[in-house]
Amino acid sequence: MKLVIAIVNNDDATAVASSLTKNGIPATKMASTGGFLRAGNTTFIIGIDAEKVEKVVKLIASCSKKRVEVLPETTAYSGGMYSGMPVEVTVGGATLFVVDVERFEKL
Ligand code: 2BA
Repeated sequence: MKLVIAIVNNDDATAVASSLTKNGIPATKMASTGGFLRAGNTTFIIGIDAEKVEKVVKLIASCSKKRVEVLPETTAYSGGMYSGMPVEVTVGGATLFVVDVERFEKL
């Protein structure tokens, strides 16, 4: 058995949770905070048979691809004045760890 720990952008957490549930993958969803940006993200812990790990990775990847979005009406300070400028932000992406489970019990 393996434990998949997946840190997912909050924007993608609902889609990831739905996809795991739809595919019968058990998961625990936890609110977490990135150490660098100090922004909220979501951590899933998933205990799963080793042969299903690739399926889990694919499901998470399909819901959390990194992409660039344009915020059209952002106020930015430039050249001594404030102006409404489109700003590109990167959203999505996931950080995954897959670790061996020494013992798994439900008591
Ligand atoms: P990512 O590398 O995509 O990481 C997204 C979040 O995943 C991280 O949030 C953190 O919660 C988790 N994470 C990533 N690598 C990890 C690891 N080795 N162990 C445990 N958790 C891990 P943040 O820490 O807030 O980082 C947000 C983004 O800031 C990162 O995106 C990366 O692009 C950048 N970043 C992080 N640390 C950096 C650093 N020391 N210098 C420059 N940029 C950094």
